[in-house]
Amino acid sequence: MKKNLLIGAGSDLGVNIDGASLGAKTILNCLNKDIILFEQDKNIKKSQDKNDLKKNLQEVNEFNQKIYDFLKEKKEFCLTIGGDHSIAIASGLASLKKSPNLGLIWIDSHLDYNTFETTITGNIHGLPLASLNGLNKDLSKFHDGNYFDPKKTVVIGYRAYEDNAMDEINNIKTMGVTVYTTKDIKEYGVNKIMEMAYKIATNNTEGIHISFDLDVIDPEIAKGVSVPEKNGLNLEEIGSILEYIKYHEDILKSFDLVEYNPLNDKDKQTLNIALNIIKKITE
Ligand SMILES: [Mn+2]
Repeated sequence: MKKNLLIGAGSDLGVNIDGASLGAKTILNCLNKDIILFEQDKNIKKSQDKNDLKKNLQEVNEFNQKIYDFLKEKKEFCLTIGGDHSIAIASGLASLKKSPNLGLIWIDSHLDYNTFETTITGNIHGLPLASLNGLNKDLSKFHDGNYFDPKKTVVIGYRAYEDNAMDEINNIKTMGVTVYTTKDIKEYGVNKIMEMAYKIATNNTEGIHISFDLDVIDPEIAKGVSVPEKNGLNLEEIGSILEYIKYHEDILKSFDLVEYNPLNDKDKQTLNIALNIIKKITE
């Protein structure tokens, strides 16, 4: 059994919907392990201003700095439990600080590839992947090091064609990130897509960081997220993804599980899926 470090990053400062801040704590309470939990300051009043396109920027950065400073010193395999997806800026860059040559796999129904110029909501959880590729430098001032190479970055499970989708798609295409949609997975099968993704992300790298957003799963079976997208992956497909990751676990350097929102969950269904994912990755 490998040595794991689990931390909770309980923040929903990156999204105008509340609840993801409670995700980490809810998950950690079910795990019989020694776990460190970071929680956002309860006194923070989140920005509700429609015209604010950098919502809670300073607060997100202060929270992420704490996660980053903590994780970058840790030598063991780190699993970070969110929190909304903005926390992945900290966990991803901390991993990169330790191993500067890592590939990145982003399992998510959204691209999370907005910039401050293209976001229409100003919710920072729509910007982390672009930030990990070196865009949106205002979100990574705490990081002293390089960024993930977009040519070794892969998105798996995209299907959210939102109002500004074209801008976000243009951003990601321009940077050269590979995107496999949910439709690609249904068409080619999980194993083929994972094989292609790993080929890209491990090409002359020391390993990979994986960020797993629970909203990649179909909301019929996993309602407990903040921004559900219908027609998602089923449990069999998620199981196959995890099998693939587990089979290649020597390559995996760090892992995030994000966007669990207990306020939207039904009968702890999403909680149980999250717990199974953590069990699989850490066993
Ligand atoms: Mn996401």
